[in-house]
Amino acid sequence: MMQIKITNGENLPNIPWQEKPEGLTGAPVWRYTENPVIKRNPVEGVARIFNSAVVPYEGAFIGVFRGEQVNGIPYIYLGRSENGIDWTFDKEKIHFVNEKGEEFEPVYAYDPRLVKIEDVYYIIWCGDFYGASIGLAKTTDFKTFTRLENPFIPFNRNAVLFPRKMNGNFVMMSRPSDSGHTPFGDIFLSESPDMVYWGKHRHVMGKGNEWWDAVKIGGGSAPIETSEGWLLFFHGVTGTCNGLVYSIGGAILDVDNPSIVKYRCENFLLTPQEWYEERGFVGNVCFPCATLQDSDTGRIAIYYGAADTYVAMAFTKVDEVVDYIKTHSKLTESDIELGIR
Ligand code: BMA
Repeated sequence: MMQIKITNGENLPNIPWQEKPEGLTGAPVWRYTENPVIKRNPVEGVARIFNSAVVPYEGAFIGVFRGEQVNGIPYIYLGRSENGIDWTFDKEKIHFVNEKGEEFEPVYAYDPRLVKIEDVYYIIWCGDFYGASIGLAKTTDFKTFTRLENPFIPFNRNAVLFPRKMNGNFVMMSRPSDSGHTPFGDIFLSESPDMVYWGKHRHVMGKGNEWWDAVKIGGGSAPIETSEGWLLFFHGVTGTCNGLVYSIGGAILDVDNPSIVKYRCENFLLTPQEWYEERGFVGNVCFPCATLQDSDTGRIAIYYGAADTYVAMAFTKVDEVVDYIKTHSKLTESDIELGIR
């Protein structure tokens, strides 16, 4: 196997970790044996926490969590953990302000991502802007959360930022959609010099030729910079007579021009098979929203929502997963374009 490395230079010796079980066959991603790490009714007033994102913070971990309140409305809660596995949550949901410091709460907020870029933490979620669209906020201290301009007009329900600027611009992946459960969806990217004006839109990748991701796809965790390009964990959706099934897929995007897909794994990396993935508020959903990674060892911990009910974790190593994606790569026609038409 070639030496494949995480190249962002950040070490995380306290990354949550479990070794690969002996005799594991198939994709090089293995589940945490004590899954799910966040169970039902995790905090008063919240029935379920899932599809959530974490980052290392002050020697421990912090995260933004999709909490389904007991009135059914999703919102974002702050959670903290010493080990990345056992989490405690603020009872109060996160309160947002506008740039003048005035209260400015989203109507609802779900599927939050949390990405650090140059010492600022950005939260990206799906909220309401006269229809489902992308919400954006920043914080530096996890006390004040300041909302920024809405990047896109409706409908768009899934967005992830790259963890560094490229050519001086912030880069965001998103998945334009419709107002419902959207029977289509490709990943696009957009750039912004200031987090206000977004443009230079490019197409990244479309739904797959294989069956597991043939209905729609969407960005998952913030891409990880590696010696082979940006490692992207995304969700791929198939349709069945029992509804949609969400699996985790993997792709490598060009490091200088991430609208070009270099490799795209034809097989899923993880698909619902455990009780907490198959059974819940919405069964058969594995929905990745974050990773932690350690440059030194190449270890990667993946956080994913399971069955719209729990948070679960899986592990992999950068060399194994990139090698698997390359070995099983099958690109679609639009993957290799510059994404301009
Ligand atoms: C998507 C989003 C996710 C959810 C998934 C499966 O459209 O709403 O939050 O996990 O559906 O229900």
